[in-house]
Amino acid sequence: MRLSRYFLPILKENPKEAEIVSHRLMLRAGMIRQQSQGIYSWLPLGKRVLDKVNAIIREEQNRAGAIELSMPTLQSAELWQESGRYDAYGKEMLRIKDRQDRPMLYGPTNEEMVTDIFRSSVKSYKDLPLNLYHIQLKFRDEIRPRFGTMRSREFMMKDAYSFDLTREGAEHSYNKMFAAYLRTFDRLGLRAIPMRADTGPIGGNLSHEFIILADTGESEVFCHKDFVGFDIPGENTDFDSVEGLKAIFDKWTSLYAATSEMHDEAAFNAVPEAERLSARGIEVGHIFYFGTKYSEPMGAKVQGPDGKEHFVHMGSYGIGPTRLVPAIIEASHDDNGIIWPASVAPFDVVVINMKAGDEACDDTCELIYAALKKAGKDVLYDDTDDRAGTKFATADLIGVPVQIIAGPRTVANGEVEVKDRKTGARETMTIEAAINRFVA
Ligand code: 5CA
Repeated sequence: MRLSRYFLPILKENPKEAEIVSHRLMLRAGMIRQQSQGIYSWLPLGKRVLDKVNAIIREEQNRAGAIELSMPTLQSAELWQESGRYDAYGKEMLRIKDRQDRPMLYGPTNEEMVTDIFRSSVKSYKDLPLNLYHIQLKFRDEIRPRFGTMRSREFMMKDAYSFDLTREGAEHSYNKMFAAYLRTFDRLGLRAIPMRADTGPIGGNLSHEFIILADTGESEVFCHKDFVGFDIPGENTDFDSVEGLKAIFDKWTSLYAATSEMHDEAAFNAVPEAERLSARGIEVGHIFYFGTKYSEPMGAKVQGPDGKEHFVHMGSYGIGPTRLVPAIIEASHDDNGIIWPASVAPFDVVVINMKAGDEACDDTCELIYAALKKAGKDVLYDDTDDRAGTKFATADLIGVPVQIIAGPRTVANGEVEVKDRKTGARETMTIEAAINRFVA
């Protein structure tokens, strides 16, 4: 992508409305734009990051055996009247009438809809277990939308829903998502700690929130320090192994970890003082087991091996991609801007032409740009005629992990500078060596 033809509306000044660093940097780097309170457009740079986050979420959901579909944002009120949540959900639900005066709503979550899909076609235990997910916009008319896309009214959610014949089966489905979540957040460069959590309007009595420790987090959390160093389940994790996944769940729930709603002061005080961590955190995922809470009122049942009908045991599993992007920034930035983990960086590398219009600089940059694109890399080429200082500031602000800098002096020797955004380390090398770093 040539920067001269891209859409990257950088802000020079710090936006006044932004209270936390991620919100400030997302606005300054031209990633998002507020359209009305708590409702955002994702501009091209932000969209690239969001897509990469979603690709990782999708890979790990698929690895754990979940199956992707797509459900609509608008839902009929009738479904919610069946479960009893239409009235219970209150003012957070955006209620709409269509032209025939039928009550509709912008979905805040999809338990009812997915239960309806399930009951219309699954009739036998032989079709279980089943886990269906989608990545879709949601709307919750939050009292206090704030911090940009961290707590917005319209936001994206990956929501998965599992169906099992028995409670034991449902626990295995829960453990699959538990392990998949540990892997997902790790691949996003984050350390998320599962903590016992309140179930709120979703219901049930087994639930974990996945929390990232950050001073700007909205939740107050309490946990054992050792979680920070626990091993993450590997790529070869066998998601069909009931014992294997139970062992992962048991290990990751063996020490104290709870959000403030579930906090037990006495149990926390039993942890040796030097190992207690009392901090603030960002909830990036939340998983629930709620048994037959929706399947009973909505009549979602299957025939069991005993020939009788059984209401299915369900769970639901949410991740917030549009919250994860600012959470990653909270965890990874410096005074100059964002530092993306390579896995979600909007571009793998930025080629900076320090003197656009200079034949040697132009030729060198074009050569590198073409070679890296050919190697399948996402490359941003700063071919604008901005001052070098402005180019460096932009490259640092948008946080691309590697910068290849071509100026008249280095290019005259057949060389360029390669800068690591995170460490700031610069290295001068031949053009060929710079290319090979990515191609090899
Ligand atoms: N149906 C269940 C799980 S699929 C559910 O709705 N769970 S939730 O309410 O906990 O939301 C799941 C995830 O969505 C949260 O962990 C959070 O990451 C994200 N999320 C929730 N509300 C917002 C919001 N207002 N803005 C941004 N992300 C949000």
